[in-house]
Amino acid sequence: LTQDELKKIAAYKAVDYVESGMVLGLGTGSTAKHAVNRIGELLHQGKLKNIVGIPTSKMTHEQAVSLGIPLSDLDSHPVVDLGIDGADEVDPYLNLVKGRGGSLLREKMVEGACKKFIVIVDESKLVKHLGGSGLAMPVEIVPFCWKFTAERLQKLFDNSGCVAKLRTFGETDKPFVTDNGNYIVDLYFKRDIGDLKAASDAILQLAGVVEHGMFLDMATTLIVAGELGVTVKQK
Ligand code: DER
Repeated sequence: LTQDELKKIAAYKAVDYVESGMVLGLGTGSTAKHAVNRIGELLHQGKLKNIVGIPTSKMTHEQAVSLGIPLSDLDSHPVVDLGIDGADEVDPYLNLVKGRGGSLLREKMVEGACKKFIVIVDESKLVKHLGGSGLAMPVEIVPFCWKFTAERLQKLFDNSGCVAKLRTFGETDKPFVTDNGNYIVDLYFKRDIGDLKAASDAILQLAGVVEHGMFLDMATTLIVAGELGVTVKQK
């Protein structure tokens, strides 16, 4: 099975938990895309009715519009029944790294408002510790004096051998701009971060930081698709 087929299996399994009448948080990324497609398909087959979607990015908003999924926002629905989204890393406690697609702020707002938040991944996303895989830990920051903020983020994690890099757009050296008009600094750690809550608090205390990609104690259910099948793990 290809990685995308595994992502689709996990996504379809998550949509089994969707009931008619629900307000749904619609995730962003290549895994969540399959879940949104499946929701659209079931709506058109009449198997799901009266669904309202709260998209977590402009990209998901467009995908949902093209599928005819009725959409709303957190102002109209401050409580969401069920959120479904992918993740870049998942540790054994269902803590996540998200945001490599750049949508972490709206994802964290929507998924923080969900009564139930199902994370859908292929098995390659499972890690022992967040941030240790040498992959990016995204932090959304304001564009104003971004270098100043990037420097302070890097210094925060000196003892984890942290390097902070401004995310650029594709092959250009133009800064990537989020749906919210902000920049992203990606943190790369040589050693794992240790106390995640302390790291989260330290990052959020820096004026200029908007939000980071550690989703701690937010997911309620994990669906993993692997070569041996699909497993569901409740928090
Ligand atoms: O950028 C994001 O937050 C995405 O949801 C990411 O965490 C997972 O993206 P993927 O499903 O394309 O791997």
